[in-house]
Amino acid sequence: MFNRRKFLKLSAATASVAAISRSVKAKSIDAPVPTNYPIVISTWDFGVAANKEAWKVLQKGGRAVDAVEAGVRVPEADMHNHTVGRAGYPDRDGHVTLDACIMDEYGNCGSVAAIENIAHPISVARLVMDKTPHVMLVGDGARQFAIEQGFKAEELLTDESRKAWKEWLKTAKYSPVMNIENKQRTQGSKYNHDTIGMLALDAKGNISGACTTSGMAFKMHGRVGDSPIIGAGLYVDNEVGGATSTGVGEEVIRNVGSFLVVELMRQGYSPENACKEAVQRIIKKKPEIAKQIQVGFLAINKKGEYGAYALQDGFSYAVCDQNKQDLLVPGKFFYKDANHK
Ligand code: SD4
Repeated sequence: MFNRRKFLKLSAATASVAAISRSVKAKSIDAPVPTNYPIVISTWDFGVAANKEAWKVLQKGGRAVDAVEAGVRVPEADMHNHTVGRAGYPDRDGHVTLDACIMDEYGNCGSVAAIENIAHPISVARLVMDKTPHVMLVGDGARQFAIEQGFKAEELLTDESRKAWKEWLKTAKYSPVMNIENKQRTQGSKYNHDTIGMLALDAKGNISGACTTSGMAFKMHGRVGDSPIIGAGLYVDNEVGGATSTGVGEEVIRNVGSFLVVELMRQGYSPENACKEAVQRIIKKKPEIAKQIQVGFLAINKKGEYGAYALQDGFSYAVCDQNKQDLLVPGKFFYKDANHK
């Protein structure tokens, strides 16, 4: 039987549920997107010290592009770091040739590849971006530009690096096999090759990135990896996020890896899942090569959410924000065991 009282009670309840759900909906549309910035993240354990330098810029309200440039200059100057900047291992002919690039929130970018005798390639890349109509300068032209801009030409091959190169010349075998960099470093291997890729989100919510490396140790003279290639070693889209890579550059270039990661985030992937998908793309394209090498991607989105993914165990990344300045996170990875399952 129809009970008017019950009906009124029910309608009131339904109306208030509707009102609540309207207000919840309205809230979820109007509420500010949860954000975590400023924040800076970068590849490998040497990223911890680099992030701290970048943080000095970010905590003062500075621009992300200035933060990443300042940050990656730290490993570039580190005499004990044989994979970035000064003291980087040379190519097979004994030349230290460096690659770097930078990209800001406006889509401006600058890059240098195979530059010699200049200790801070990232700052040359910055000037290519700021002072030329170009994106990329290579080899002698890049060095000439740097010297015109006041950089000092110097010998970057240190005694330690020369010794390692001479040692390598005894067998002169170069094969980028199974590069589990962090483990190699702690075990004292001379032949690791790690790049610093750094991404920052500043107090205004703008994203920039930088990437710098001496590339693969004892590479062919003139070989350029992914690190200075916009879209491969680094990509930033201020509407979406940024990504960077480390590892065997040839496989990253083949898949335009960092651009791919950013485009996946645009489609709604989380930073970690975007990195994972890019890693899987590498495996799909060259499954036999993928088993033998290391590649890692690192990404951040507009909300300050970050994540990483690598082919193999051993990849790590550093995170610095207002809560913690020296966090080092082990990267997740695809191949869980030695049989590459
Ligand atoms: C390159 N991606 O030259 C760089 C090297 C690197 O960890 O990142 N090694 O291919």
